[in-house]
Amino acid sequence: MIYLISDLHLTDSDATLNHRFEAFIERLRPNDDLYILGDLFEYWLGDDAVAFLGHGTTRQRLANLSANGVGLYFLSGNRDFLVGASFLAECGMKKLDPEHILKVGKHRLLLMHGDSLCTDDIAHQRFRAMVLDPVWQDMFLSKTIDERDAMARMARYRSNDGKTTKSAEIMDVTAAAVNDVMEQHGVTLLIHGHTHRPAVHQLKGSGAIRHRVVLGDWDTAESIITLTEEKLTLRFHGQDHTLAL
Ligand code: LP5
Ligand code: MN
Repeated sequence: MIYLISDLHLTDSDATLNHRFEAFIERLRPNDDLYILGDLFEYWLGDDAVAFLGHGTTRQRLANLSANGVGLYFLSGNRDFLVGASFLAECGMKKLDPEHILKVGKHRLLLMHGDSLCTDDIAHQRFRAMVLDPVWQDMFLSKTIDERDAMARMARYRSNDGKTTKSAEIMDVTAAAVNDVMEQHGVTLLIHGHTHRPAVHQLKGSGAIRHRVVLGDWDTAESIITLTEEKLTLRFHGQDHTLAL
C-alpha cells in the first residue's frame, strides 16, 4: 500500500501529536511506501540540531520503519527545507524533487508540498526564494544552533503575525499556478499539502477531467492518503473521501 502524509509539524513539546504519529506508523507493513510531502517537523535548523530540537525519537522511529522494509520518501516543506543528506541517510529516507512524479500502475501523479502554488502570497514567495538560495543556506548553517533557533523563532513569529492580516484567498493556491504545473508535467492528478484545507477538488476546464487532492494537517487527527492502482482515499477529520482512478 502507498501512504502519503504532510504537515504534521512534529515538535517535542506536543506528546499527543507524537503519539498520533507513532500510532500511524505502527500500522505500516514491510513493502508499504510512505511519502512525506513536507512540514513533517515544526521547523528544522540543520541536521546537527536533531538533539537540540528533541527529534531523536522521530529519527529512531523512521530508521526502524525503513529497516523493516517500509519505503520512505521525503519531499521538503517550507518548515523543514533544511533537512539534509545525513538525516535522510540516518532514517533511510530518499529525498524527492519539489515536483515529483509518482508512477502507480498506468497513472502518473504529481506530488508537491504546495507553498510554491500560493503565488498571490508575495511575502511568502519572497521568503521562499531567500531561504532556498544555497548561499543563504550556507550562511544560516554556519551560525550556532542558538543563533539559528532565535532566527527561526523570529521567522515563525513574523509569519504568524503576517497571517493575521492576509486574506484566506491569498494564502491558498492559485488556479493559474495549479494549471501551469499540471500542464508542464502532463498530469491529471496533483497531490499536495501546506494549505491545511483537505479536500478532493475536481478542476474545471476543457479536456480531461483533472483533480487536485489536498492533505490536511495533524492538529486534531491524522490526515492520510492511501493509494492503489484503482483508487485514492483521503482521510481527514476521521472521514474517508474516495476517488476512483
Ligand atoms: O509556516 P506556515 O504554514 O505557518 O506559514 C507559511 C508561510 N511562512 C513561512 C515561514 C515559516 O513558518 C518559517 C519556518 C522556519 C524555518 C526554520 C529554518 C529557517 C529559519 C529562517 C530564518 C529567516 O513559510 C507564510 C504563508 C503561509 O505559509 C500560508 O501559505 O503566508 O508566510 C510567509 O512566509 C511570509 C512571511 O513574510 C515570512 C516572514 C519571515 C521573515 C523572516 C525574517 C527573520 C529575520 C530574523 C533575523 C534575526
Ligand atoms: Mn507548509
